[in-house]
Amino acid sequence: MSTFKLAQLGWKPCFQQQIKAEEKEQCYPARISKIHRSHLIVWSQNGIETFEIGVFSEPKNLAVGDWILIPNEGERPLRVFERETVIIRIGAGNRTDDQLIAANVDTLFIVTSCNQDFNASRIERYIALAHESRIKPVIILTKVDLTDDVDAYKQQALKLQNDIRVECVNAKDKSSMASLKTLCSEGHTIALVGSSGVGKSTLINSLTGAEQLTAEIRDDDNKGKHTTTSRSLHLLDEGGILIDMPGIRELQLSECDTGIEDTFDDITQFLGHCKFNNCQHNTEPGCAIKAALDSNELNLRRWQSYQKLQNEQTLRNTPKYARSSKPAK
Ligand SMILES: Nc1nc2c(ncn2[C@@H]2O[C@H](COP(=O)(O)OP(=O)(O)OP(=O)(O)O)[C@@H](O)[C@H]2O)c(=O)[nH]1
Ligand SMILES: [Mg+2]
Ligand SMILES: [Zn+2]
Repeated sequence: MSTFKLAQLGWKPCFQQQIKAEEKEQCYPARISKIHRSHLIVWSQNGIETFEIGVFSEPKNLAVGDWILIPNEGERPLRVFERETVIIRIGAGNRTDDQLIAANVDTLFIVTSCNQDFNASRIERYIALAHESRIKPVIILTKVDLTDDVDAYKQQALKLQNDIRVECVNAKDKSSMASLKTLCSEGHTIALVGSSGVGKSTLINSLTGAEQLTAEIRDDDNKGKHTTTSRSLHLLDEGGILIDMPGIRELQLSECDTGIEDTFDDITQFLGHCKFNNCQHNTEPGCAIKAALDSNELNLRRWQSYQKLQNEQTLRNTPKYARSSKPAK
């Protein structure tokens, strides 16, 4: 049976600190690599183990990428380690529907292809999510072999945030993975998000030599077929850890105010400069936002994207009884 070194699995001092002195000899940490309906799989220095979901008191509070503490003797893990970062998908209208997507992620690969899937506002949403969770966002543009417009896509992507890193790849081509591998150093955890069919599993296969299932996208609208159905960890020879995810069409943000501010610093520079403190940026005189839009200093699509995400936040922070069952799109 293969065993793992802790550093290779992404073990860090912030987790080590959570082990009490008396636990050191009697327990060991393990990282959740996959969660199935009835059981989950963990990786540790002792190799690969399986636990029934039933042994956990709060199964909903577990995510792929979580560290758990397992006693040398005994049937059930003791606890989940406090996370360094977590990606949460919010449920329709009710906080208890929130779903943990992945835990202890260092970098988010926001994967989109150079075709109809490319959607600036959706990418901004992911960037805001990453910032809020203190995860570094990187945009990965796939399918560069299928278009003559790679540079146009790249230029659009570069505008979505100051200093954002954008990588353009043919995910099927192992020889084009070198620049991505520089982001995958030992113990570094990278989660891949993006729509179905953009090539997340293909990328993981090319980076690791894994054989994740992939499938052709539909000819008529370039949409994927939701081939990957669960989240899973994959180790790179270079030492990084990748988390494959099922394609998600759109992610509602959880609490994300500062994430939005960080993503839209081109907009925040104008806020607070309107004539009226309570300016709604509609028709008020002396509105700095309107002036910036009129002079093209501010891009209208970006302003609308910002407003939409802000509105979701307001809605999210409104008590449930005052909200409709579906958050605004
Ligand atoms: N030509 C080309 N095809 C690609 C590229 N990346 C992915 N594909 C193809 O696109 C299809 C979908 O790829 P997947 O890796 O299954 O996509 P996914 O993002 O994992 O999709 P889900 O698991 O459904 O979320 C497959 O047929 C891949 O071979 C690329 O860069 N170039
Ligand atoms: Mg997949
Ligand atoms: Zn204004």
